[in-house]
Amino acid sequence: MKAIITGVTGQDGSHLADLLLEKNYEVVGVARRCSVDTTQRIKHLSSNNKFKLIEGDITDVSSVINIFKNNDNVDEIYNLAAQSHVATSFKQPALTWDVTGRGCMNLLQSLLDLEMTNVKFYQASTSEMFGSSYDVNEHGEKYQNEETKFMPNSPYAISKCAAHHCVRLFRDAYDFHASSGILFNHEGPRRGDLFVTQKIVKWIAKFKKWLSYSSVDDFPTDYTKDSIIIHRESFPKLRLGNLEAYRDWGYAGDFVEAMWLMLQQDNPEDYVICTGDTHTISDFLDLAFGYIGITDWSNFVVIDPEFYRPCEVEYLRGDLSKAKQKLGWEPKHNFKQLVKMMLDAKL
Ligand code: NAP
Ligand code: G4F
Repeated sequence: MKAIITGVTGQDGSHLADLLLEKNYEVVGVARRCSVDTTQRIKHLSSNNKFKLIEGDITDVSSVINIFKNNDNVDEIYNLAAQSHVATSFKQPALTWDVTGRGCMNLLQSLLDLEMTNVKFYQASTSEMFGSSYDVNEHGEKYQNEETKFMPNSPYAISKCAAHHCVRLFRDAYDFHASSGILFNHEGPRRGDLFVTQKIVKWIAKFKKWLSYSSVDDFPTDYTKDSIIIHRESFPKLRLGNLEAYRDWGYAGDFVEAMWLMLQQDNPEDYVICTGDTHTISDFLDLAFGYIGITDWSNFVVIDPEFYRPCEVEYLRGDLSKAKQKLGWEPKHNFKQLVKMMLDAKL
């Protein structure tokens, strides 16, 4: 089997490449050219002769066509490429649209034009598409599943909705085996630094290191490792935005298996992938700070309006019934294990 992964340098792309290589796939990863090295998460694959990294950008149709022409024997395509940061999408809406929305259309239309309609296609859809929408179950609990309507609250979510509908259209109109995974938040040690979970654990690890110096004289002046500047005299506080939003957080390594399972089904369908559990950012802080023995973190955290968004998604909690029943998929890690895993990695 041969697969193409767009977004292979990202968190999920790297986990998915690991999984497919374990399954003995030949994997072609697409990475865009950058002025710095972005291959940190896939460094361990550089000597694997079943893994090939090629240059490409999904906003450029000729780039996409060339990738497909050079790999016309591919069995599966996983489109994970996106401008995936929600806050950034408010600042760069057009770029977000081009990559996250139009990019998906470029891939599907190119497959159609090249008559590669037998290739199975996975699209990385998101719980952000639900925005402020939810349903309520018989116990009065809020949830989102495959039937919940979309009410996107950011340029990112709107772009993902467009891509999601594009997948449905190509499935219905041209009989593509194309599926969207509506994935709720998933994290892990490979998570990007600007997402809230990684930002928190990264700060805590630096703080713990700072505490471990026996006196300020032992401490290197203006220590700047990993771009966090730590001054000898003080430690900068952790600056965050809204701590009351709820997220259904799972582990990325578990979630990529669901992507693969979707493409192994006879019929293409969309699936919600989640844990079914939800927590606030404050809950995450409780656990993470608790892990280094701090029960009251209020003195270490500053609420900074800079990190508030023009519009928030307040509540996400998925219902994984369909994935459980049809794919036989369930997450293997819970919230507590996830926080510990992320902190252990940073510590
Ligand atoms: P990520 O770490 O931000 O990775 C995004 C990837 O897309 C990176 O490899 C990035 O390359 C690549 N990319 C960006 N623009 C591109 C372009 N124009 N052409 C080709 N590649 C481009 O995101 P992730 O967390 O792994 O998520 C993977 C996918 O799942 C994304 O589509 C995301 O929107 C979606 N999703 C994520 C979550 C989550 O909680 N993680 C939940 C639901 C859906 P660079 O390395 O060069 O930046
Ligand atoms: O970690 P976040 O930036 O993730 P968000 O916005 O939920 O999006 C992630 O999950 C989506 C799936 O639901 C993906 F589609 C998307 O690509 C991405 O992977 O923010 C989580 C929550 C938000 O409510 C945000 O307002 O944390 C809140 N938050 C509070 N302070 C912060 C901060 N978020 C960030 N990034 N940085 C802060 O300082």
